[in-house]
Amino acid sequence: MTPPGSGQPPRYVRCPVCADEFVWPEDPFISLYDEMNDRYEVDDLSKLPPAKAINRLRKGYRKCPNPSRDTAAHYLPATYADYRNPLVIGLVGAPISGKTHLLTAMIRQVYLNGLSRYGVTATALDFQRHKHFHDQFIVPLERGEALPGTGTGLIEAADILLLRGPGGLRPVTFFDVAGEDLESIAPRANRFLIATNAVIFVHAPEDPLETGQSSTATENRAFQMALGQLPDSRLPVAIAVTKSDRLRHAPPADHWLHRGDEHDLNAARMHAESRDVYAYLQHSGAGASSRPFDEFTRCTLHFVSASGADAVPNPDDPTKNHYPRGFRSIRVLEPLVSILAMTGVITGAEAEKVGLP
Ligand SMILES: Nc1nc2c(ncn2[C@@H]2O[C@H](COP(=O)(O)OP(=O)(O)OP(=O)(O)O)[C@@H](O)[C@H]2O)c(=O)[nH]1
Ligand SMILES: [Mg+2]
Ligand SMILES: [Zn+2]
Repeated sequence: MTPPGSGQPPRYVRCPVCADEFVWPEDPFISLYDEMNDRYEVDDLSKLPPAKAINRLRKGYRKCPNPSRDTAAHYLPATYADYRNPLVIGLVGAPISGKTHLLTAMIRQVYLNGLSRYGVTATALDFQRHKHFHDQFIVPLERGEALPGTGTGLIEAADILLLRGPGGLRPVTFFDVAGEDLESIAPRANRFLIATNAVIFVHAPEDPLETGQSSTATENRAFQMALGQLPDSRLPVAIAVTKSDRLRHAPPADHWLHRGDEHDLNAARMHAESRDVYAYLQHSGAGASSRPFDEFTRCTLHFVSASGADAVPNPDDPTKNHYPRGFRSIRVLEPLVSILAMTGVITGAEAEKVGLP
């Protein structure tokens, strides 16, 4: 919080939720979330001694003014504007391609300190949002339950983390919306792409979509719609071929899946995997899903599996699917590590080479 009249220049922030840009309010009135009554209450920090005010600020929120008035009321962490270069990562892919499972498996590993080998640690920046994500997504997946499809019209950030790495402190917001919304031509449906500064494109082998077509068909409508809205070819992107457990006996995916999770950053290895995934997409008739590689200057491709196996109907509750042997994610951090290297969160000579031809 900058004290009023301090002579500090105004801080401009682009809200990761509604994509509006506005001058960050510097007044001492923040909001605290009251969990019991499920509402936000205004708190006046000017009445508190400085140490307590800072502590309260860390737990507090500010309501986004949403100047274009196009989104339901939403709140951002009160410290959001304290960090420069916030990162907003969007997941893009067809319906049922596996975005939500992949994001959940990925964020779970980040919270389990999976990025520490790259010198990066993570904490929740938006505690309220993280609690919801943890309870609704991470816990059920850890119990071996398959997650439900994402509701349409839910254009909200999934989680906002604070990463601390050699490149400094960076808030990272993740977006995961319904594949149906990503394919929609309604202008509001994929507005979050305006604020997005890195994308993970998600492709799944063999899924019959509602159209009866397989997602390996020559068109990838979700990718195509997003590409139309992402005009800056310098945006760092990754393509994740998820559900690769279904390819585990076939080259070239078998080689990469057998490696399991990686323990270091190696640009040449990422380049070799990218080349293999690219070849796989061409040979399986899914060339349309490799288009991000052709359109962006920095792009890596990855074989990943969020769950390690297909979900099957749960005999105790046939309305739900589950993973009878539990879920076991494979290589899910790789697309994120690549994005973090390309955006300067992970630094060093290897990081600088990631995603370049
Ligand atoms: N075999 C296998 N199945 C997976 C994997 N990840 C997801 N699935 C299955 O794929 C289906 C869709 O997964 P979701 O994560 O909900 O897909 P989504 O892209 O978020 O779907 P929408 O929210 O509808 O756009 C579910 O039935 C999952 O069980 C995986 O890594 N391996
Ligand atoms: Mg989903
Ligand atoms: Zn907003």
